[in-house]
Amino acid sequence: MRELAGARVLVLGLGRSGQSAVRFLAERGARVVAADERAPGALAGLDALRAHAELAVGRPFPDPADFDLVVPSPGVPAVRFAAARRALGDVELAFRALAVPVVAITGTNGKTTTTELCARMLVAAGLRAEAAGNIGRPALELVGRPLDVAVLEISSFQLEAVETFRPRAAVILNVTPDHLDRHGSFEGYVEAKARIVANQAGDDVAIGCADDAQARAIARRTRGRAWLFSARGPVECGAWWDAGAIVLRDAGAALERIALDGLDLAAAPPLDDVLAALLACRAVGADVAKASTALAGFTPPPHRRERVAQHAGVTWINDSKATNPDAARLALEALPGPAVWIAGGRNKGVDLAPLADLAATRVRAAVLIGEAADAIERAIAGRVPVHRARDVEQAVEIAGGLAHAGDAVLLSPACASFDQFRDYEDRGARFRAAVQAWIASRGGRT
Ligand code: UMA
Repeated sequence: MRELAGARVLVLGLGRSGQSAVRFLAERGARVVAADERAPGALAGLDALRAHAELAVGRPFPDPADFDLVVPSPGVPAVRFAAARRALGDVELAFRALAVPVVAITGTNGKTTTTELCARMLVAAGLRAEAAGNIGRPALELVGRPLDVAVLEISSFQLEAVETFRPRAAVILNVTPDHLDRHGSFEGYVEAKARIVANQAGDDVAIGCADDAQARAIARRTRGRAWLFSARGPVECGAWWDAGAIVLRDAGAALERIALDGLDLAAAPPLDDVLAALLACRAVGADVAKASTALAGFTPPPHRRERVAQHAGVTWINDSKATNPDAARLALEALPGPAVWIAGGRNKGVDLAPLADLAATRVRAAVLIGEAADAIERAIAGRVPVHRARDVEQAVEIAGGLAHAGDAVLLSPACASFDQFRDYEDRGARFRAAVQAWIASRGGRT
């Protein structure tokens, strides 16, 4: 990227991705203005940036039209830099600088688990692979690493600011309503997701869930090859689950069967994620039998249907990462018995009503928190007893009093966390601590 030397570049947002972009651009000789609208005191890491950039912090963004290039953070919507002559996000910059094939994983739910699992599988198959992207480690941190494959979790926000991004393998796990406040409509969200396959061609592979209409349709838009996966039954080309084994089929090739005999399915990641990760390994030429051995030691990341305690016959489950209704639906469906359901937070413009039927059959009582409490109460009123709590600590107390032996208490909010918490991890950590304190106050141990 020789054109960066001497270019005037505006970086918008100085969170994790913005800071990685500032360093990357400065190292390549760009003259960088680093901007963030938050007060300087609220931003970590600013001092380290001063050596690389002129800071414009704690005030409105400079005019994007005054710069050769704008590099927006994922959290900065496109309307904020509509006047830019050129805008490229950190994922696009990383893609241009990486000299290895990229596996890109998107979807409404399951991205992080699939991304981590895929990287582990590639390593198990003998390849040098690391995970980055929306997972929390900016994609630019992979530039210069000794790698054979880069595995990137990619969000719809990041896909708004790509241009030539062309993953060798693009995974679309599922697409259900989320982030409608940012994308304007479900169609807008789907179109953003579809950009993951827009530049694919030739031997590139798009990997979509056969059982999800949008994911399937996006995979079929590729000009490369389309593979599908299904936990329900056979697909023409791709992978499926068949009584304890994964079956893979490519056009004109023999079936390949990988038996997963010793695998504890209750503790394993969702089958969709496993199938998608394995197909991505195949797409970059990894030995899938070797790759599948990574499953044995793999624990899904925290805050995803994570059992945090068991006390007096009640199982406490932290699913704070369920920041949209479909994620909460999956958690409620996976419960073996009745639950007290803790939900609420900041709605992202999504209809919460579709959860009502499921809640009516699975939920003993709901404890609602946050800005969306009214909307959820309206959706389930008359079908599920509703309680209100001012915060997650009080929700834990109320839920503990309502749960019977054999129940689960499930925190699966169906909403974002930003009304009351720093992020979903903060929400999950507060829930976990509150559960432990509540159990300890009753003389129990977690
Ligand atoms: N900012 C402004 N003005 C604005 C908007 C933002 O000044 O109008 C500033 C904020 O003050 C803040 C900075 O921009 O200081 C934040 O930028 P950011 O929100 O893009 O946060 P980063 O720390 O750079 O994290 C981003 C992703 N965040 C979002 O997409 C919101 C992280 O995904 C990602 O892990 C990280 O880059 C590294 O790639 C998080 C996320 O919530 C986990 N993603 C969404 C999701 O998964 O649902 C898409």
